[in-house]
Amino acid sequence: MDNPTIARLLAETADLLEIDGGDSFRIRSYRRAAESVEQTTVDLAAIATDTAQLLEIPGIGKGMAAHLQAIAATGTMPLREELLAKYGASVLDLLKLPGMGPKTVALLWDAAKIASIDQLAHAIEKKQLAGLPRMGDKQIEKLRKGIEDYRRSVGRFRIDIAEEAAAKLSKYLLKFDGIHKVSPAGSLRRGRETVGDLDLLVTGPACLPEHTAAAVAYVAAFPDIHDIIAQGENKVSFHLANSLQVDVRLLPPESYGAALQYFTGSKAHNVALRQRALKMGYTLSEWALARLDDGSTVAAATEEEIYKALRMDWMPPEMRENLGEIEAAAHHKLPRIIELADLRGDLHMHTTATDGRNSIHEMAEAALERGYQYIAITDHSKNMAMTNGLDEKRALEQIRRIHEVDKRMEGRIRVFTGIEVDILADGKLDLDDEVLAQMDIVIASVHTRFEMSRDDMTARVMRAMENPCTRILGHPTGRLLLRREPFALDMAAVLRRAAELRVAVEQNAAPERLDLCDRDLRLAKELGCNIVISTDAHDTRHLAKIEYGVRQLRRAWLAPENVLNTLGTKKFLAALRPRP
Ligand code: DGT
Ligand code: CA
Ligand code: CA
Ligand code: ZN
Repeated sequence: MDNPTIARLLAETADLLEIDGGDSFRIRSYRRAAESVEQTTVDLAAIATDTAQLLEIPGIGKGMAAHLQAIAATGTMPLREELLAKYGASVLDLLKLPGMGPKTVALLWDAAKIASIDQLAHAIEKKQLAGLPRMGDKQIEKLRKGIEDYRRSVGRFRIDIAEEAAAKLSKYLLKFDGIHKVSPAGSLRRGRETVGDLDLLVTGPACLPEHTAAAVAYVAAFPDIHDIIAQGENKVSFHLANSLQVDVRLLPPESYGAALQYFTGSKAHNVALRQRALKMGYTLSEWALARLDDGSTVAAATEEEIYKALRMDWMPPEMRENLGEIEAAAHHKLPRIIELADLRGDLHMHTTATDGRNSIHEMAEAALERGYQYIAITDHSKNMAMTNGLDEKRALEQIRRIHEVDKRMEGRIRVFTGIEVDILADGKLDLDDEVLAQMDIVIASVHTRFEMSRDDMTARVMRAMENPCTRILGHPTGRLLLRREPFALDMAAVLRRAAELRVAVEQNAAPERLDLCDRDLRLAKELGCNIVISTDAHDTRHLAKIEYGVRQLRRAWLAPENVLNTLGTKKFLAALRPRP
């Protein structure tokens, strides 16, 4: 049991207690414990039997230490089980709906014994919620839409969650004698923003036919497996504790390339590729590219030789969606797409001045370590009160501090002044122009009032871009993957105007956002927009997440020259909209 899981159990217990109308002091003690567990670097499961060591963790008292010990020993704790027995496990799903907190769940339970999303959907359909306190028409409509979004998203997982699972599993598998290579395939390899399941291919001498039994048994013994779905001669499918499905396939080295090609997909790419093979007198399967007439193998060991035999160039997995890549590869006209190493800076990050965890200086050092030539420090503005957003006075103070750090870095990296300023409901920016005009990088973002009509939201964003201080439009649709749909927006109109005004549009690489998405990025390129990619880091470690955004740029076939922050410092500044 790892710390994030323990933290989740504690936080869920707090939610359950609150639904149950528990004592607020007690509820808070569970929440505080969940936060400490989330923060601590000590592996709790490893020290759980040592009460004295548990008590040294802030927020953990005697009672909580006993709960932690119960969790480490049994995977749960009595209070949680008691409450789950009373309300049912599905009650926790209700909390995943937008705007739904424990208090509202308690209300739904008291009024109509609603304890699951299905029951809530049913009650809405039967118009049983009308008349309940805090359940006006607007609120009910919001819930109805939230349920739709939720149902669409269940069963998929964010790319970073899949990536983490793949990394952990690879590390485990590579310890087995005779397993030499592990590669993610499927949607993860293609860099899709979410994955339905995780496909892992494994090869090495241990994967030769007739010898796979031991390796298959080893796969099935992976400690994080929740339940095994199917186990065959060269395949194991299972669920992890977070319910992510994993398909592991063991392949002999001589057909590894064919398997990698097949299981990388996409399905549409494979169908088109198979048609091309047929026309050439070949058949393409997960085992080989073979001749139709005598079945002899043409190519199988590597992807490169398969594509070559089909008279095509090899192409990056991100391009394999049957969106023109087959023709381009056949005519040797694939563009050189952007890669991580092309980037020279990161333009969106937060510090302890608002809701970040690190100082300006720490962010600068971390960016320097990544080899960047420049960064911008862009904390929130005052409209984001819960993040301690900057007002005019503090923003000026922040400019001074950034200058200080910039000087201290002695030219090793340039630290731009900046802000992520809120776009207010009417499209005005949250800070005075005189202050904004003093910043290098002004990112304007929508963080509130998402439920506007498409026309109103479009006008709002347009107005924010008209302000001459705006240099970048931050996370343009405000979506949170699997949690919040993009707000309604005339994206083409916004991008067209952004191109005219030379306002750059942001690809926000945070794996919960990845906004702009690949489709919008393609449109932005077509319309001649300036595009930047940034992490929106709230922690030095988040700077590495740039990679998730790069994959979206690659899926959109962007070249280095389509992205501003591939430019060196001077050229980058010159390419931005001129400062007012
Ligand atoms: P996902 O898991 O929904 O995010 O998407 P994928 O692309 O990972 O799909 P998945 O896991 O069902 O299958 C992995 C790859 O295997 C898929 O991209 C292409 C290949 N594949 C699976 N089923 C078929 C099929 O029926 N026909 C063909 N041509 N390829 C298939
Ligand atoms: Ca998959
Ligand atoms: Ca699969
Ligand atoms: Zn933001």
